[in-house]
Amino acid sequence: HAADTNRTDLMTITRFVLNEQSKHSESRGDFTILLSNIVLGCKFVCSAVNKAGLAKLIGLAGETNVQGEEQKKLDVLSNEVFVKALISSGRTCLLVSEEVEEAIFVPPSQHGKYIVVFDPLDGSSNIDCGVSIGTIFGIYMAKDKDNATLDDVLQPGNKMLAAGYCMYGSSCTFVISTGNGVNGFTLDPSLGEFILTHPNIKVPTKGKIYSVNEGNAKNWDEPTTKYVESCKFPEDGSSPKSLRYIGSMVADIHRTLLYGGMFMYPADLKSPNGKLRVLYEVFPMSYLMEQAGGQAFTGKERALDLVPSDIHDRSPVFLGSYDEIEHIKELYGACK
Ligand code: AHM
Ligand code: MG
Repeated sequence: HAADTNRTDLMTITRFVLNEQSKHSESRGDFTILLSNIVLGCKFVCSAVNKAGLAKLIGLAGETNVQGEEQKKLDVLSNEVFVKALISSGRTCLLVSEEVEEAIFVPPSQHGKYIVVFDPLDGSSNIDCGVSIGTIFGIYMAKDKDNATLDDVLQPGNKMLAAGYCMYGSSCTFVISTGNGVNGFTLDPSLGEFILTHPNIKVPTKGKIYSVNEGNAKNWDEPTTKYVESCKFPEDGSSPKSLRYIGSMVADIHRTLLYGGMFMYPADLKSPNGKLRVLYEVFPMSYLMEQAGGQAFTGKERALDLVPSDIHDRSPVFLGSYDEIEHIKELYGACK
């Protein structure tokens, strides 16, 4: 329509979430303020990522992160922006970031009731070549904001109030669920606002794509090996699936949400817990996948039922279309 090129009724994230939360009006303002600080962090990272090649932001900052990987300058920057924005929102009491070894307890004068777990810049091996990267976050509520403890985050993912990610790709896309379906917003750079572009995302029940780091195949367990075999050599006469793997979880999950299929980072002999971090990678993405009608499975249980024992715990994970996850569950069931 002509109206599309001259939009006057703009559904921004703030407006959308305010509408969605109008039923719980007591916490509506607080949640909106928290979210606008997350969105601010994403806009900053988006602009930094876009300028990375020019501004010589790329490169090592000379520090290593918790997992002992070399930390890029953009990771450090992104982490600082999110930590500062979240603390100054006055709506958080505890933060967990992939880039920081210890949980961050917010000073009492700035306490709020929310807890945010996040990976400020995921997929960092893709920074230098300009491939999509992203921010992932999950939000919990503290039992008592003035006495938050690690137990408040060492909870199953099904206790999350909201989760989302921002993808810094060919456009900047923000996807969020507050427990009421999944919605996607695209940054309009001329406005500096995210506008609703993907309402009510539903992951197709079946998918024609599988996504995995196949270089690890020699160390996979039997169910994973069998699943991937079935993608390539289907026994039911269907066409083989396509393989797509970016190595950037946000981009691989974004594609899976929109096109369907299976994304997995399974256990292997070398990494019995896989690679991905429970709190700020597995949980938020599992939450979104379920909210979009898909499933998330660890090889043993529903991913959102996991109870982490450390803030940086890892878990194998299979995420995607409902039927694909049913298939991998059957394979694990048969191998018990
Ligand atoms: P990172 O947090 O160091 O960036 O690692 C997480 C990333 C995910 O985005 C992605 O799914 C995975 O690592 C890819 O790992 P691999 O290179 O082993 O396939
Ligand atoms: Mg990460």
